[in-house]
Amino acid sequence: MERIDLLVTDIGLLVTPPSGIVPRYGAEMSVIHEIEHAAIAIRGERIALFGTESDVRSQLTGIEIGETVSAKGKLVAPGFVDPHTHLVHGGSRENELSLKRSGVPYLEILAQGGGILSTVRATRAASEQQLLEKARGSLNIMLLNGVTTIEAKSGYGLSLEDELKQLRVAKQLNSRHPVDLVSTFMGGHAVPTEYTGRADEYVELLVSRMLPEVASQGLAKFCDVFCEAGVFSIPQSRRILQEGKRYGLIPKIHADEIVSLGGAELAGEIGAISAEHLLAASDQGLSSLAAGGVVPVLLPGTSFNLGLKQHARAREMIDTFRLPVALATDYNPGSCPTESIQLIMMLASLNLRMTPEEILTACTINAAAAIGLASEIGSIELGKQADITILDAPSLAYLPYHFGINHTFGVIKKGRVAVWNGQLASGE
Ligand code: IZC
Ligand code: ZN
Repeated sequence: MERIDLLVTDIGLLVTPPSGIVPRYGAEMSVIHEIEHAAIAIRGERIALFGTESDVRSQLTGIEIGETVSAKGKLVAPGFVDPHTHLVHGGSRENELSLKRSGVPYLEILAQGGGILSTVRATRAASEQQLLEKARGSLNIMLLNGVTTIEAKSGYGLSLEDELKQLRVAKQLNSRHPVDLVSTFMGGHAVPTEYTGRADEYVELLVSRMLPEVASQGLAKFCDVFCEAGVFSIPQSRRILQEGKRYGLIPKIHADEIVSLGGAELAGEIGAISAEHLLAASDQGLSSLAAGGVVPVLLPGTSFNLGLKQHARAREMIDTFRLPVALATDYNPGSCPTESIQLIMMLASLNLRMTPEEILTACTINAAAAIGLASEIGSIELGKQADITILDAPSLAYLPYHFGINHTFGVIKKGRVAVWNGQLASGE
């Protein structure tokens, strides 16, 4: 072995999904590889060696080591992956809080021209630079919370130019910020006000003008749609995702969040990589996900923040349907204004009844699978990208247990220290 660029020593406990089949299905989600007194050796952007510190050190005898950092006996995990965010947007919606608290449902606020449409107005009014600065702030918070890769959706432009503007911001951030971003085109997020009552015409514009342009500029990897009562129907969603596929965009779908429309069934039918929310998904829908190899991405922050009594049936998804559950923040200015993946871990424990091991799997390797990156990130494995989170916690269960704070002490992204002592290293 030649030189090692970065050696992370004195890891109290290293926890990672094991190598092998990805994503991790059903009961396999509980299997976590644990190593006490561990070390990780990194060459360039990749993991070159990991194991007990004594093993690693003996294998490194005589090998040049660039920098050594001590994890100070803390917990070390793969960098967290957030596979569902609406990162880039203008404005905020705290003005709708009293409306929400007085019992006006989310879809009713949208039908009145608020909700997503309010954020569309703010996003259209914002310059590209303003959107970038705001999104960078949120991305910094995510990084400080141990997140090393995220997915970011468009969907607050809803016109060709404004959708491209959002996607360009995500692309710029991906090239400049330590966190990696993968982009999703979500022109099918809502019917813009100028097309009220003419949803089919808007879908036509989306497939004939927006999709080809987004694809030819290489601005997105995925195509997503808000398949929901009063937003986009099953036939409209099918059309958007099928056309997206023709342009090489991999389908994702906001499915059966509030009403059981059959979005999960559509996800299986169309071969979506992931289906999101799924609170109201039927048994048939869950079977369709299993048959189609679709990753269910659960967003417990959203059901919590909307004050819903119902939660996604994570236990049945894992125990009965053997699905590879992933978790995400759904960070957005309406239904889930939080960047905190660690709050999501707590809610997954409380409301989804997931175990700490399942939660780690869902926030790492299965989250990576939901964005097609499980061979590169999501576990501490030889040859994988060196994306690592160092947490001020004595055990894995401590993360969902001690809630409402940020446990992250350090983050290593692609072999470089990006956060140390709870502070950004780069001066971002
Ligand atoms: O801005 O309300 N559910 N889309 C679908 C959202 C929530 C984001 C928003
Ligand atoms: Zn969403």
